[in-house]
Amino acid sequence: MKSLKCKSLEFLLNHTKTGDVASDVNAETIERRSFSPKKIKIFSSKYTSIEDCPEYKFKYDQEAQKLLPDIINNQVQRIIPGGERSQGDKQTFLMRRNIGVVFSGGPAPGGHNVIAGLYDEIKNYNCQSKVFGFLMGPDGLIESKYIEITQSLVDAYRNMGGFSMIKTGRTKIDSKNKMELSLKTCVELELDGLVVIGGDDSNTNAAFLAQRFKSAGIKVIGVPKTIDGDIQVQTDDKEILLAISFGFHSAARAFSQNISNLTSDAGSDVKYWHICKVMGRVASHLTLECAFQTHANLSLIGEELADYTDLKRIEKAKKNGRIDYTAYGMTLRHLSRLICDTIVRRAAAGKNFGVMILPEGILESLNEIQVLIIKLNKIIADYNRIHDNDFHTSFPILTDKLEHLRRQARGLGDRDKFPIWNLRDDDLFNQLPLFFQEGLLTERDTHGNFQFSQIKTEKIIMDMVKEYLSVLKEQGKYKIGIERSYYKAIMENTKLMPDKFIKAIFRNPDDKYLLIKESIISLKILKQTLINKEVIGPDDALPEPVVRIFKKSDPEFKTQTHFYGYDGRGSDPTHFDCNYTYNLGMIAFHLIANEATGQMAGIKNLEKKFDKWEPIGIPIAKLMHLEERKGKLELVIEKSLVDLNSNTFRIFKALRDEWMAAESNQDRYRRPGPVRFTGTAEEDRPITLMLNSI
Ligand code: FBP
Repeated sequence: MKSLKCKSLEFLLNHTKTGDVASDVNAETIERRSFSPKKIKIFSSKYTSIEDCPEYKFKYDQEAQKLLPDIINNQVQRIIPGGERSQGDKQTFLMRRNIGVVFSGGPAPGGHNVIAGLYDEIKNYNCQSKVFGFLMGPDGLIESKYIEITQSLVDAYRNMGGFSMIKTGRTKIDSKNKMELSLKTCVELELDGLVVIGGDDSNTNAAFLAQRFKSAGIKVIGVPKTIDGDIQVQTDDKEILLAISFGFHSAARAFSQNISNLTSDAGSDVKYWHICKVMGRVASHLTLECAFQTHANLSLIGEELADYTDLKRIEKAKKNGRIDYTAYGMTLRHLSRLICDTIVRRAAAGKNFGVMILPEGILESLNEIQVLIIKLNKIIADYNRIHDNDFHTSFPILTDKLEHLRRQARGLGDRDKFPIWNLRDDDLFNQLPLFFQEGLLTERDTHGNFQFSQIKTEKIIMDMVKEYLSVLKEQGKYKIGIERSYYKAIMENTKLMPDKFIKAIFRNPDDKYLLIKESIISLKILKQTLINKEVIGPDDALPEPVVRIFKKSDPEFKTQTHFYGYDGRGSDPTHFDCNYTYNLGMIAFHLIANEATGQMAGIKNLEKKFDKWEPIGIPIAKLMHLEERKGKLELVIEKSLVDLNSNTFRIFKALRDEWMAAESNQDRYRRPGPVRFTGTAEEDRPITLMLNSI
């Protein structure tokens, strides 16, 4: 035998091949870093101006007028070519500037390109200008922790995912002290402007910073980031100004690739239901996009569940002169029935497998759970206020928290006359699994949002589904359909006459998929039925093919659960997001250079071809409304939910039965493939965006 000569480790480590393949920087990274996003045409003109667009109107909240008086009258601003400017104007445009930038909230693909666009543009006008990146999100601003962004830093992160260049955080600038410290940092750095890259809560922060910094002459511009896709802006006349936040497309594509891989697995080994929970704590935009990308068998849209009304119950109560408030909105039990219905129907068509997508915030769409969340927020906020102590510190363990709630229900609480936590709440709460009770009682994030990503939503729902499926199985309603041709073939193979047995065994003998009668739930009953129908004699054994068919029709419900969130929000951006974010960075610069503040950088016509993209500034204060947060009403940017009247949702509703494939039709899975940087798919944009623009 030829002996293999063992190479020394030193030789291996120094080998060029090792260097090539084990390097941190691979071909994809090199390609990404060297990609130059397209620039909106306006940015090739020497200077820009901004013009107010009073035709875009918004009804705004009185509270916003009260709290943000200096920016509430901002209009939508269009960035236009500047033409020939006066000497003075040119000087202002070309002056040396310092601009700060901060990431805030969860990462979203494309964030680094916002910094790249801002950096390239500021240096383009004056190479002495500087960009400072605040570290770890708003904490960096408050604690004056920052770095100067350099060319090499920007080049290392161009078109790359994550927010790792300067990191991010969720701190809310919600006190006078934090606000003043942030101002101090910006004044000390002699900032002309600050760019806040964040979601709805962070843009809310940006509006308050803009208001406070106005007198100091520091402009504050927000940038719409969030994979959840819930920052979208429409005017009162339904004109779309901002179709989607950045990061949504990349995250949805990353999730969809994985989900689509599961559709091919499910359709191959035909034994699992894959339950895919995808991020999106309030809005179900990501679920809807993934549904279109993959054609999964069942996708649940929270907004639709929240809108559900049980007409039968409403009518029944009406006849008795009552209003049944519980008929509005779906219950957890009802939701599990709805899911079971799909599972049972697919099984009847021979498919005891499938792929289901749930938004992570689905439970909040259920009226009864939302009520619990709001009540708990209020109880916790009241406790903190009355006792001047933190609820979670006073009651660190679940049993103590529960005891506090029970005291409330018994009328012994802080507001004993009319306790908001009543015995009915207590009952419902006690029916929930312990880990969910604990989840409902955990601390909200700094912005007062319920932390759905920490809760195993899918487990709660699927446990109920499993429980109900076993009831349906006992009732003989959950069965796997047997293909007629298969039944015939195996009967004939053993010289049995299929027609002799078919009516005795099956409830639908003429259909393509045969379903064993509901009453036949065991082999014993099957035998008795055949004897009763005189198909076999009392002393005969059950024919082997009949036993085989019975066993084949007996379903086992097996699931695999998956959570798609952190993986997708850390993915590298798609071409769409690379171009989008790079231009957002440039827009932020041009808004600041043109003295705008309290605006969110945006691009109109995102749903159209790139040459139609229009850079704009959107007045943040006008997007705000009052919302319950930690038991109090707070002024925040209103989240955009899935519009049930939108083209996308209507098309989804029309197609979902086909994707469910609960009849004898084939599954219609779609393969979106991975996020690619080259090839023809590179120009893709979110499907939901394209449908809405029809
Ligand atoms: P943003 O609103 O900051 O964009 O974050 C959204 C999100 O990705 C949600 O989809 C998810 O529920 C949440 O962040 C998770 O937050 P955390 O980073 O605190 O786990």
